[in-house]
Amino acid sequence: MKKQALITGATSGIGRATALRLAADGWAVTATGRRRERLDLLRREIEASGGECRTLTFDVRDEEACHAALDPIERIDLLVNNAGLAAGFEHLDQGSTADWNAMIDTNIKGLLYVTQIIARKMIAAGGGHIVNIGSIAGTEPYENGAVYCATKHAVHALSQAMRADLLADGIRVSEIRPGMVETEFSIVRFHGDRTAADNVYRGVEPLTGDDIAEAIAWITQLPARMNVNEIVLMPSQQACQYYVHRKR
Ligand code: NDP
Ligand code: 8X3
Repeated sequence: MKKQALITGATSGIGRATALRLAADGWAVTATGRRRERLDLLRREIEASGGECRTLTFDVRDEEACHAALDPIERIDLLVNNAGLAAGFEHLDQGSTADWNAMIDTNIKGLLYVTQIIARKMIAAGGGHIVNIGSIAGTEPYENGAVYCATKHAVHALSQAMRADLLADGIRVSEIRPGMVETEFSIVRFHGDRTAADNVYRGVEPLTGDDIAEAIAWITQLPARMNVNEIVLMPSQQACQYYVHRKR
């Protein structure tokens, strides 16, 4: 039986690239997200290359929906907690509480709901591996990003704490914390404003979803005795959150 990987937020960006990469590496992939048509396309693409893919359409913010989708699954060896978003880019006093709720409910609570369900299965099976997609925003808060940064600080804290909680259960926990990756992330953050989204990557060659998938593929094929606690992955033109070298 193939090893089983579950990737949340596989309809786009990092999650989609990770599903394709893991399937190509021989994992049976369970791809999740809210956009069913995108998941169908992904499944067809994976199957056309001889891979195995099952899709589950649900919103990670909905605890009951998480249970309905995930409870019937028998075994998962690898969980990639990727589903997430930034919504809005403004000072705290100008922020939208709807945006705050979307980020907190998805990036923190959704990750927790999915993790608890899958961790219980891993414990019953005697082990597993959880990879959380954090961000450099999880250690370097910036102006106009207070709530997004707070959610990624939470992912950073949860990654460290769950590594301790799950240690004796043989579950490895890794966190990947990327800088700029060009996906639909900025389009979502700026509520569909493509000009504002393009401006984020102006003069920079950002990372791609495939670059993050490459790191995930690497850490998941290491010997069982070895864990990568965290990786910070940056475009070569970005030193940290505050220094970006933009070419004209
Ligand atoms: P995308 O917008 O391209 O992908 C986000 C994915 O998350 C989509 O598949 C989306 O699926 C899914 N998602 C969002 N909300 C929900 C929800 N409520 N329920 C289920 N799935 C959901 O962005 P990225 O690929 O860039 O983002 C992936 C992760 O990487 C996020 O956690 C993000 O914070 C993190 N990250 C991104 C960086 C970047 O620069 N792009 C840098 C550092 C971290 P659907 O809409 O179909 O539900
Ligand atoms: C996504 C990228 O710029 O918010 O996490 O750190 S950034």
